Parts: sequence; structure tokens; C-alpha cells
Amino acid sequence: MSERFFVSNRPAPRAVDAAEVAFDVDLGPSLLEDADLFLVSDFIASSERAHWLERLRKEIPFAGSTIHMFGREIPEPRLTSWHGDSNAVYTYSKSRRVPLPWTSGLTDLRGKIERTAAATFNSVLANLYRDGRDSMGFHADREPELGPNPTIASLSLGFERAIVFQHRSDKLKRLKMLLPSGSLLVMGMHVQDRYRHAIPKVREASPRLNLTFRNVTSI
Ligand SMILES: O=C(O)CCC(=O)C(=O)O
Repeated sequence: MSERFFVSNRPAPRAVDAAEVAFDVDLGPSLLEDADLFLVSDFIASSERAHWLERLRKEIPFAGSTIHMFGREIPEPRLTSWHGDSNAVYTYSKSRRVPLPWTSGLTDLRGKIERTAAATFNSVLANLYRDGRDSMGFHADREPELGPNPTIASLSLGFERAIVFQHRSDKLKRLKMLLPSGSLLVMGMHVQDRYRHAIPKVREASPRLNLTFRNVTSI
């Protein structure tokens, strides 16, 4: 079955200077024709990426967790840590996560990411993919706590991994794109209700850290 990649006939994502993004929320054209998806390639300047990777790895207590799949509880193939305001309790894949406090690094990043994504966030799921065997299966972030059409902003640091978007009703609509270190992916209107996304396994990879900023409301 041949795959259709939207990205091939669309302008390349605009590279935005790190100093500029704090004041400029023009994210350019969406990467999907029927949902709002934007990539800011240079959100963190190249000279600062190593610093952020080291600082966040030191600050965040990454740990193994379990997820429910095919009626079974299995170890999640990555390490995670859930942080946020004290009421930002989140349940995904039948796993209830009570937030740890914001670290100073997460707090420093939050404001800049909010200004770029034009959204506010009260929580963040930190993910550590230790090597190419760590991954995330196809899913959508559409738990009731996130509300309808949430904006989720996803910062990548470290090894460049691919993310794949798959349309829910038209399986031929797929977008595979690389997430460079320092990039910010903004998933907005209709990304979660129309698409599922995944981080596939790869043969070899060094560690990658990912932060997905979210806004969780009590339900
Ligand atoms: O690692 C990523 O880039 C995405 C992670 C993700 O989709 C999730 O944690 O829900």
C-alpha cells in the first residue's frame, strides 16, 4: 500500500531564531491539511541544547511505568515523569499520575513555550527514550482531562527521532517527520481527534528527552 505524505507538497517549516520566538507566535503554515501542526525547528538555539539536556536529565526523576495494552499491564518502553500544578492529576493508559512539582528548568521553559504555542500549560509529561528500543505506540492524547481539541507543545532534545501521524479514518493519510534536537512541535486543533501519532523504534539511537506540555482540568 503506498503512503501519501502531506509534507512533500507543503512549504518547509520555518526555522525561527530562538530569541525571536518569545515574541513572535507566527508559526507558519500547518504541516497537515486538516489539522493544526507546526514545527519550530530551532526553538532552543544549538549552543544551548547540550546545557538543557544535561540540566533536565539531572532535575527530572525519570522512572519506569506501566501501560495497559491488549488487556494486559506491560512496562512502558521509555522512562517518564509527570510534573505540574498540584491539581493536575492525569490518567492515561489506565495509569493515574499525580504530579511532581515543577522543577526550575521546567518552569523556565514553560513561559517561553506558552508564548510560542499561544496556550497555557499546567503540567508536562517528561519522556526519556534511552535508546532505539524505547518508543511510543500509536495513540492520541485525548483523555477527558485535556478537554476538546487541546493544544499540546512538545519539545525534543538529544537524538533526532521520527514521529508518525496517521489519520484515523483515511489510513493513506500519513505524515512522517523528524524531530530535531531543540525543536518544538505544536499540536493544535484537530491533531488529536483526527490523527494518532507514534514514535517508532529504530535500530540505533542515543538518548532523547521529550517534554509534552499540557493543560489538564479536573473532571
Ligand atoms: O516523544 C514524543 O515526541 C511524543 C510523546 C507522546 O506522544 C506522548 O507522550 O504522548
